[in-house]
Amino acid sequence: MKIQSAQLESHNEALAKSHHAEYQSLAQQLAQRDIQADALVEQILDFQVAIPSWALGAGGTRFGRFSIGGEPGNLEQKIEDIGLLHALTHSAGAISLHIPWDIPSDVQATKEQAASLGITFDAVNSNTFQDQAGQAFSYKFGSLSHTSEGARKQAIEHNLQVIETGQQLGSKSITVWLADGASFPGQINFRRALEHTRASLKEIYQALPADWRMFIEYKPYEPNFYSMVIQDWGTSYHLAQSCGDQAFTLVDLGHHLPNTNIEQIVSTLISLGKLGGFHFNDSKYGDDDLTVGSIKPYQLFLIFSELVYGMKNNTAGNPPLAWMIDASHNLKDPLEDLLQSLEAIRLAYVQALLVDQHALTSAQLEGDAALCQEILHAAYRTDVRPILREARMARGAALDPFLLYRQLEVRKQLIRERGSKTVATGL
Ligand code: RM4
Ligand code: MN
Ligand code: MN
Repeated sequence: MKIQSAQLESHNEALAKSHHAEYQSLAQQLAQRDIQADALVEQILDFQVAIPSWALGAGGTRFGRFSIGGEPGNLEQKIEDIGLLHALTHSAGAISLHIPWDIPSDVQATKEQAASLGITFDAVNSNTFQDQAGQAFSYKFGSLSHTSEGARKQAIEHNLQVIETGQQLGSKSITVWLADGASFPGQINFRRALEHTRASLKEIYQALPADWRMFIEYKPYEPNFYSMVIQDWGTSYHLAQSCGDQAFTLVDLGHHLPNTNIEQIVSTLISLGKLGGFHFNDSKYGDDDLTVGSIKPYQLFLIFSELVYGMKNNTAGNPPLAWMIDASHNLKDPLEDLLQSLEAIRLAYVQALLVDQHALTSAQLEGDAALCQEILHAAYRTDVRPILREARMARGAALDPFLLYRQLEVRKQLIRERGSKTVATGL
């Protein structure tokens, strides 16, 4: 299915009048605070977030999986789905491939299809947390950290192949996430596991093309429950540092223990010039992979405030970040969920742009904690949705993507086209 520009136009026409009034009123309000609404629109206009190829089907828990119908059955259909999201929002203009879940069978055709929908190829993701049919060594007891040299070599080789596939598609980065670790005390030797991991990552790094970056993700627990080899940002930072200038830490919001101050981690990594990218999701307890902004929108705003501040005061030369949604959907229609996530990310970003950095710095220097809070809340409590709508309208996307998605009965149409029993590859 493809959304036609005529459908977008008539949707926008119907909502244009009320949108215009809301935008004008917000613009006036902001002008009193010396903020230009148009400048905010400009900043958000082409801000894109990558959609992972595994997020388009119904996710599952280890207890069950409930199909939503019309799931994309192959990579082509996944790209088609991202095309729908992008047409509606003009903010999902990239795909992040998970290999081997989504290996293009015809690279040229895949590239052409993506290009025709305005979609580029973001970071490619390797997978050494599952065994693939016919492979010589099992990853049951680890991959890059494995005690067996053969298993490590196989995992390194897989990453090199992922880079090669990415190169053919025009990706410029690889994300490595390891499930390696132990579920019981004494099961592994921490030091040996870390040293093997470091040596393996260095080998992968050596094969990295000059214009590529490597992102190293960390996670405190799951699937291993006693220890993960790359358990936290410090370990990831150390590994990135050991590899070299093209290696960075990647922060996945769900990969922290409850109440971790993620915004502070963001600030530290930018000040070290080692923040590579972001995986967005939301969580209450662990790596829950819920819709972005559904549980802790204020935390998301605080993270974006650090990002905005960090990139404006980028003394360590931190490169532009790779943004990706990393969520899986058990209850909602994944496309609706992704629409909501995209909106939440962009809202937090615009709200962070509203923070009066100058006033905040003076209040901080005065030790005026109450005023600091007032300044943050002035930004956070501003309803900036009209800014996002204005940006979408300027790019020919939908004023209200969620509403139009429902009005066009997209899921029904996908079920008609693909059937109700298709199952997407991935989680
Ligand atoms: C992991 C991690 C990775 C993602 C997999 C599917 O928990 O977040 O980024 O590739 O899940
Ligand atoms: Mn992730
Ligand atoms: Mn995760």
